[in-house]
Amino acid sequence: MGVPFVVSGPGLPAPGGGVDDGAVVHTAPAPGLTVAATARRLGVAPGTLRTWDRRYGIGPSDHAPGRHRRYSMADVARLELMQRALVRGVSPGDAARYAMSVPEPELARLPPDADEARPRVGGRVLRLPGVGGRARGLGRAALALDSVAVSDLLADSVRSDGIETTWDEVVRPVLGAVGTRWADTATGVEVEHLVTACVSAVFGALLGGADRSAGDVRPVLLAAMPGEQHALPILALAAALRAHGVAHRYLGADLPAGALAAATRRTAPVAVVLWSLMPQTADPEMLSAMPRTRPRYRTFAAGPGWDGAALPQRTGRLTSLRSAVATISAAVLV
Ligand code: B12
Repeated sequence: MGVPFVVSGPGLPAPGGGVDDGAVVHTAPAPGLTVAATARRLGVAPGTLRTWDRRYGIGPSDHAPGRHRRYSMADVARLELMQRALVRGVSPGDAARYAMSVPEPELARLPPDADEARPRVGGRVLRLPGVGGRARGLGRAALALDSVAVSDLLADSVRSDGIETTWDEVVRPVLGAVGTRWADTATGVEVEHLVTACVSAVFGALLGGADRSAGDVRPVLLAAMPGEQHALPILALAAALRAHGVAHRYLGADLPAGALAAATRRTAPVAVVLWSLMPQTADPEMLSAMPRTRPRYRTFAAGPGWDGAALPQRTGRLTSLRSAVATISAAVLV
């Protein structure tokens, strides 16, 4: 999107234009961007800009009471700096202080964001009440379709807080908000796919490398039920079990019953975990028809799809990532 400013030389026009930066004289007055245009450019809601102004003092530098707000090019550059810091998980207060601390002549010399040239996408915010800075950063990066920022943020979070916290406090709120937005507005499938791809890549990478579990142990088999494409929660479980040193085989989404039976016979698992998110994929008969092996294995029905299903006796229920890690770890150690 173009911005109606004429910028010549290394500096940026000060509010009102007509500034001599020592090299070039800007004679045309710079009208500035309206709140709506600035919001569109940044991919945030207009209300967010007003809130940032009111709470953190980052707004139009020449705003006079009673007049419409107009953001100068320098104001927009500061907001973009703030937004970049937010995407990295910095709190809004700190991000605004940082953006305000950069002297105006420096703003134009800062290196551009990696994909500055891309068109702004999304335009609306995700509703993420009560979440932390990382989840907000993830939501913003996701709406901007900034897969580099999404992946970096996820990898940082896993490094510093571990898989369970990253899943429960960062990924889940954003996926929930993306799902709600889709249900409400029928938009954002591209955001959902981008987040899915990044979570799959970051969590999937944790499954490789040296296995800390002993060589000859019976693994836990993890799979999503036939027809169930929602596999991220069970991938999160696989990554968390790996971090806890529990041997497992992750068999992914939509596993046919015959393939599960074959894998069960071949690997002599200590436990089999079957994930269902949608009730229509939770088929208790498939649990009853699982092959019998010696030694026996435990069976767990994981996820909200199984709520209310009549499960075969001795099938365990797993309803959250943390409790699943604890229950499976205990079952494996017995
Ligand atoms: C990502 C996503 C997709 C991706 C999945 C990619 C992947 N590889 O996983 C794709 C694009 C494939 C997809 C497709 C579809 N999706 Co979808 N999708 C989602 C989304 C945004 C996140 C799914 C997810 O991972 N949820 C897990 C977490 C984030 O959910 P949660 O509520 O916080 O978690 C609960 C439990 O799962 C549990 N829990 C959380 N983590 C863990 C971990 C473990 C180990 C355990 C045991 C428990 C547990 O605790 C919570 C309390 O119950 C949801 C929105 C949502 N709120 O879930 C929609 C959603 C699940 N999808 C939905 C729909 C309708 C579909 C489609 C039918 C759309 C279509 N028309 O094609 C298809 C169905 C495909 C299929 N046959 O499975 C609906 C399902 C409605 C329903 N209940 O039946 C949802 C709820 C969106 C909505 N708001 O309507 N989807």
